[in-house]
Amino acid sequence: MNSNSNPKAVFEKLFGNTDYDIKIVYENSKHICYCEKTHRVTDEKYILSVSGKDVKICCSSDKGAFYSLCDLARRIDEGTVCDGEYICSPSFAVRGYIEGFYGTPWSFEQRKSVMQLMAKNRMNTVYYAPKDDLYHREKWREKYPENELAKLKELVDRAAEYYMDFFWCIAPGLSMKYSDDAEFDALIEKTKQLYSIGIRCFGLLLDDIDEELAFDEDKSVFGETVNAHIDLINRYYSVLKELDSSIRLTVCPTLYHGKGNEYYISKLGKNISPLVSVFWTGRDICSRELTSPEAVRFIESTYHKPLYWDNYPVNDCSMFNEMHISPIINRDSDLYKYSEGIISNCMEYAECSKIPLITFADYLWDSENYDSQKSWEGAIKQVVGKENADNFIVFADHLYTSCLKDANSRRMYEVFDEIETAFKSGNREKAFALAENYLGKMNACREYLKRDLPICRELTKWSEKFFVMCDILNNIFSFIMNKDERMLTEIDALIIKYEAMPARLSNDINIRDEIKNLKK
Ligand code: LTM
Repeated sequence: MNSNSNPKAVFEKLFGNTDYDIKIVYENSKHICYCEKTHRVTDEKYILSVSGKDVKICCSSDKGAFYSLCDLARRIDEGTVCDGEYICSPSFAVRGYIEGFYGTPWSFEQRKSVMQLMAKNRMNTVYYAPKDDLYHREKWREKYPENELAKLKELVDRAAEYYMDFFWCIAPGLSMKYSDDAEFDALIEKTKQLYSIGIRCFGLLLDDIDEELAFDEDKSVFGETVNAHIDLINRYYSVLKELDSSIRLTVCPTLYHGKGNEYYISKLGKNISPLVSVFWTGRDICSRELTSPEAVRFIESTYHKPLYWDNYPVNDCSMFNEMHISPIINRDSDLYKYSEGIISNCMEYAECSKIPLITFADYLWDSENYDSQKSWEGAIKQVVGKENADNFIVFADHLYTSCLKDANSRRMYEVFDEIETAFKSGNREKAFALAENYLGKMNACREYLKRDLPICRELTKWSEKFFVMCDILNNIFSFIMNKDERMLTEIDALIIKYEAMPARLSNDINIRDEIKNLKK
């Protein structure tokens, strides 16, 4: 990544002006370039010294300066700036996201918007690999038309401005005849088109293709798939390096999940350059946990530290009824020692993806102090605005079902439990006050979700079901207040409607049981 941007100018563009007097000092000493915690040299470390309105930043690069300014902006926003010295550096070297899902690719506007937000949250890497960008996979041999290429160039330039590495990926495996030189030439010609717009980081993705070789010629030249893939990766990497020695390459193997010591992945890892990064999704395609012992096994058998392709928050294929806006959890806090980094695979819903992505950014920057709930609440504030956050959480509480977690609607059940306890102890006043308060927030949230905003449009499938839930709970409350039996028929009809809606919200709102209890 070659960035000519001025960190203060980028900071002002992203955050606006500040009344702090900021002085940046560049220094190359060990103190500034070396992280004890990760045992590595870095240009991302900084020391931020605050004394009243005077701020001094010590760093070794513009990137470090930019991150310290982002840090300052966040502290100002949260009201946590105090006089003192903050010595900061990231846990993970590679911190990023991938547009790597099946479904409608993001628009260029969405791409720019996500990139800007993630730069503000100190992510440093973007992978471009939308499965349904025809030029990425199906028509991999064909060059991008000029207008598409111009838009990609704008993204690449933007990434450089934000100190991010932009990886453009190609996925030729659906149709490539590996033994045919003309096919390899087509791959290189296409790659050169992207090189011409400034791309220096590439991805060669061989996921989601047939595990067997399709062509007889390939079978007779390579015998087995892994040999064809090793040959392709090595030839591709050597041409890239001839083009420009600074080029970086990441590959996604065909077997990208499991124990990490299977025959295919071990052989592939051991027979490609250690400088080529290898994607791995962990134990499963969508892994509930990513653990350090599993990463160590991967390293021992492939001679590569895994670069995690983390399939969260993605909600494509069979997950299409789930909306993944809860925070990232269950990633070991010391995983940075045994991996290159984590790249989070996003949902086709760009606005909604921003919430979990911010939590990824927080975890990746400081995994040992990561607090998923705190990070999530902060992320929601950034995405929907501080003024809407409390209400929005009432809805977001129902969107926890994913590969990470089965339990949903924790906050709502806590309120229900409190109400029940108050009732049972004869404190009806408290019970009503709690119920009214919760319904108030729910209804305010409903008003927010009805607004014509990108995030609200993306959430329609889930918010419509939530509105039915609001109606059910509002009606139950009225029934308790008025004891009008006719309302029960209406509530029953709403429950049937709720249960027929495919969006995954609260798994089991148990409302029928609640009503039975109320009738008693
Ligand atoms: O995970 C990988 C490496 N490939 C695909 C993704 O493109 C897809 O988005 C996810 C989730 O369905 N699963 C995959 O296998």
